[in-house]
Amino acid sequence: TSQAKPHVDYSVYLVTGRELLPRGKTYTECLEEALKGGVTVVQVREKTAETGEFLSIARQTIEICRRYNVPVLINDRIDIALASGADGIHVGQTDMPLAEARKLLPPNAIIGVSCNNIEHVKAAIAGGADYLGLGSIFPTNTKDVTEPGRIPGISGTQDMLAVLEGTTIQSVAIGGIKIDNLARVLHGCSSPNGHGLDGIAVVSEIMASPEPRIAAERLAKTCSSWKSVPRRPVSFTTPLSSAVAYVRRSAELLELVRTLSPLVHQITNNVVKTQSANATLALGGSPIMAAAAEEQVDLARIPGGLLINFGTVEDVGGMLAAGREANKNRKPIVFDPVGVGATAHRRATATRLLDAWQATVIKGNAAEIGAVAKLEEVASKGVDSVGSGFKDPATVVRTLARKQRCIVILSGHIDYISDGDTVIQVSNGHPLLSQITGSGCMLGTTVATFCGAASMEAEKEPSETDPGTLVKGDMLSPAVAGVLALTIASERAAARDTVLGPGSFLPALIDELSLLTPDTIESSAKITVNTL
Ligand code: 3NM
Ligand code: MG
Repeated sequence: TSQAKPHVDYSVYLVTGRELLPRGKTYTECLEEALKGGVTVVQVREKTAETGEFLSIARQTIEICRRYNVPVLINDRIDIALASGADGIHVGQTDMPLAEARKLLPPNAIIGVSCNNIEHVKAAIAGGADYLGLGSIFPTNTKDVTEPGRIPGISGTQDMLAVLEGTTIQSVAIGGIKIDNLARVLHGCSSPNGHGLDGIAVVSEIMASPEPRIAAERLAKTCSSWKSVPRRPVSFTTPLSSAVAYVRRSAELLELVRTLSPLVHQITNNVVKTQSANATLALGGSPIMAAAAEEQVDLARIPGGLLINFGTVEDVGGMLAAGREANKNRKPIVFDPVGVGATAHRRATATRLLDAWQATVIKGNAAEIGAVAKLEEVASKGVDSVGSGFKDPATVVRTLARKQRCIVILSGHIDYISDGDTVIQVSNGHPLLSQITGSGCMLGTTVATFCGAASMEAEKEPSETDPGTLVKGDMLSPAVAGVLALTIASERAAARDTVLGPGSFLPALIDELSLLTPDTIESSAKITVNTL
């Protein structure tokens, strides 16, 4: 009988892996506990079993899953799917081609395809796949993904999701997904227009767990809270009504920085460590410059902000760990990819970091933002950008913010700040800023200080329930406040009689950061706001 396709909820997709079962746990026990915990679809994956054993496992799986109304798919083997009466199959790129599989299976069979790149996605759409497994998102020990191009990561998955826009094909991400990185996966895996995943697939997080029910429950809880949040291109912000409102909020945030004195944890480069720490102190924050991977778990537990500035590209292990831990603890991360366009190593490192964790704010000059956005309009010379920037900076920051799902700050003569919808331009500042080293790095520091204070404030509000976002509270205003604080302080420092040039400017700048008041921000800010 030809029937309609079964409805499949892809939210928490379990791929089996009997070889990973912990000692003392049987396959059927694990499966049943996982179903109780909220697994919504099961794929039976047997890489070494003989046909007879595979069929018997498939039948046992179907019998148990039927009781929970959960569909069962078979990895690769059409014969097993037909003989067991499974709901469909899942094929990899080197398995039975989709078109052949369609011919052999009943019309209501579900067929899923593994995709590692946009060519795979296009072929799967053309072939009429029901859903796609996108991955590997992260490295994993469960499957050999060492071939080049086999780990598209978050950024490659964003590109694949953009191809799926406008189709009804469902998708799950797979590969190294754990409860600790799930929020980052769900947040990051989205096209610029907000086409996201329908679920996530795991093997070891459930199969290797001594408590598969709890493992499944945790995944299901995070997935459902994520789905209950309206899908916005960037989910950090609620726009304010006017330029005046942003200035007022910036002034209020300065007060907050001084009251809360957020810990501002900075992994930054050797050139600027002292002056960045001093800028943080001057503003009212509490700096800690800690880069060792081993200390990141402890530091991430303390509320505040994190700055990752990869200036001299050292401490990458610490940067990876710090960002992951910050995401887990919902702390804001300001990422300053200094000189990212200058070398292939820097470009690769930026991609590696952004695949490992979700930045809250990415800040850079025109060359850096151009390199992160993969635009070729602006040349760079070492870590400095050459020329005045982009023809249409507002579009550049807005587009990158949507793609990276974070706030983007483009620094320059005029600074542009965007969350993907709103673009704010700040025209405060002084030419002396570009005559000292590390003023860009100080901007990262001031922004991280304000973001840290804003997230501490938001965490204190018990009424706020936004489990789907990686950071509580609005992060666009603190980004604006950080830009205003440094640029206004620079104007005031440069106006001092005692400042004769870059040498005397730097200490005056630190002084002015410490003397800055909410009133000064309100009376000096020069900003405009454009919302799409
Ligand atoms: N397929 P874990 S990665 C079965 O990239 C599988 O297509 C992948 O296992 C792909 O959740 C993978 O234990 C293994 O990392 C996922
Ligand atoms: Mg396969």
